[in-house]
Order: sequence, then C-alpha cells, then structure tokens
Amino acid sequence: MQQAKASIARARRPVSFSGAGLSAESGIATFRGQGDSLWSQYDPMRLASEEGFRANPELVMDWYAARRSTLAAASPHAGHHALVQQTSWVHVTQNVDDLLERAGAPPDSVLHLHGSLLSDRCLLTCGYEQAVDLADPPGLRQCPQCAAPLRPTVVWFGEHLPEDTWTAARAAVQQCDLLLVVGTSAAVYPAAGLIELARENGAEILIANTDDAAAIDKRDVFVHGPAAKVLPQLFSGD
Ligand code: BJW
Ligand code: ZN
Repeated sequence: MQQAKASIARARRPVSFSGAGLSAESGIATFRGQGDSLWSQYDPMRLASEEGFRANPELVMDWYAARRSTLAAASPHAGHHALVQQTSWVHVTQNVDDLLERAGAPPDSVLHLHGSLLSDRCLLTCGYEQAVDLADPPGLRQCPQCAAPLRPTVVWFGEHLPEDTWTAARAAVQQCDLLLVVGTSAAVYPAAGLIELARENGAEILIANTDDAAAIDKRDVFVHGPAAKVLPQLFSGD
C-alpha cells in the first residue's frame, strides 16, 4: 500500500482504467468468475452480440431491463467517490453504468469504452438514439425513424469501440506516467491492450483487485482488496 501511495504521489499524468469489479460493491454484477457473475449464468454470445440480439431481441432487452433496474437502485460507493475526487486524472472505464458520474465526475469526463446503459440506439444506421429511464426500462421497441429495433448503446462482442472515445483513451494512456487498473479481468480486447500500451510507454502500472491472479506482470504494483476499501486508502493523506 505504501509503495502504491508513493507512485500516486509521484504521478504527473495519471489515468484510471476500471472494470466491473469497481462497481461490484454497489450491487452491479461482474461478468466473469464464480458466484453471481453474469457469464456464469448466461451465454455472452446470446446476450451481448448483434447475432444474439437478432436471434432473440425480447430476451436480450429483458436482460438489459433487469440490469437497468438494478442500476437505478444502486449508488456509488466510497471507491467511486475517491476516484472522481482526483480531478486531474483521466478516467477510462469499461463499465456501462453511470456510478462515476453519480459520484460527481463532470458530464462527458469519463471515457466509457463499452458504451452506456443510459440510452438505446437504432440497430441499423439511421443514427437515432434515445435516453432511457433506468427506473422504468423499456422492452423491445421500434426506431421511430426507420422501424428497425432499438438496442442498448453498448459495445457488443465483434463491434468496434466508439471511435472518438477509443482515440481519446489511447492518447491519454500513451501519455500517462501511472495507470491505475481497478477491478478488471483484462480479458477483453482491445480495451485490455491499454495496460500493455501504458507499460510500453514507461508508465507505472498499479493494479487493485480482489483476485491475486490479476497481478500479471511482476513489474506492476499490486494492491489486493475490494475497490470500496482500497481506493479511499490509496488516496488518503495518511
Ligand atoms: C474486484 C471486485 C471488487 C471483483 N474490487 N476488484 C475470440 C472469439 C470472439 C471474439 C474475440 C476472440 N478473441 C478476441 C476477440 C475480440 C473480443 C474479445 O476480447 N473477446 C475476449 C473475451 C476473448 N472483443 C471484442 O469483440 C471487442 N470488439 C472488437 O474486438 O472489435 C474489433 C473488430 C470488430 C469487428 C470485426 C473485427 C474486429 C468488443 C468487446 C465488447 C465487450 N462488451 C462487454 C459487454 C458490454 C455490454 C454490456 O455490459 O452489456 O463489455 S463484455 C464485458 O467484458 C463488458 C465488460 O466491459 C468487459 C470487461 O469485463 P471486466 O470489466 O474486466 O469484468 P470481469 O467480470 O471480467 O472482471 C471483473 C474483475 O473485477 C475481476 O478481475 C475480479 O477479480 C475483480 N473484482 N470484485 C476490486 N470489489
Ligand atoms: Zn432507425
């Protein structure tokens, strides 16, 4: 912990890179691992791919409605608050929730690589997008512009990341001197490649995770523990 705090104190261009583990203690399920993780209960390609959506759009929208209701009832925890209090940091996340924003991150300041649960968009290319009320999530409905189905504005398997967001995240990581990697299995590309990109550019890598297996490179500094506990400790003055 002391080594990690010293790295943070030294950093001039720090970036955070988070995954589902960041929001786990707010009651948002992670994707991989045992217990309540999403992929231990559901087949990812049936629910998080365009192919799966086309095969059974009602099933996919029902799954998203359940996740949106859970998110509506959730609140950011001390770890989200500790992160967003670092106003000079760039925050890059794979998470589709808005808990960093609800913890006080300015609108559009968080780079969401995998999109957001807060809106739906047209499955086709007409460009229609609509905000969603998380507390009253929609089921399957048609695009008012072209009658194609609407789908969540998230990035499914086989899809490209939003170009501007990806470009901004890569630029921030290329220039960073510290990358704080929180609560991700780093199993999904191209997002996980940001860690190697930072390393190649000489940044220190700090990994905060509940699973020791997340410590993949012995040059990195690993802090074991849950995000809600570890992040406030990392940023506390003592
Ligand atoms: C704690 C904690 C606590 C727990 N405190 N820590 C082979 C076949 C098919 C595809 C591929 C393939 N090889 C590569 C691919 C590409 C694919 C990919 O990477 N697949 C791998 C899984 C193999 N990638 C893509 O398809 C991407 N697009 C792409 O490559 O485009 C290029 C292209 C396009 C077209 C043609 C050709 C090329 C897109 C990836 C999109 C990922 N989407 C999802 C779903 C988002 C929507 C939704 O939420 O519904 O994004 S999948 C899911 O995984 C989600 C997450 O953002 C992402 C990463 O997961 P994350 O955040 O790391 O969570 P977990 O659960 O994995 O880990 C949690 C961690 O937290 C663990 O380490 C715990 O220990 C820890 N933890 N509690 C701290 N309290
Ligand atoms: Zn449309």
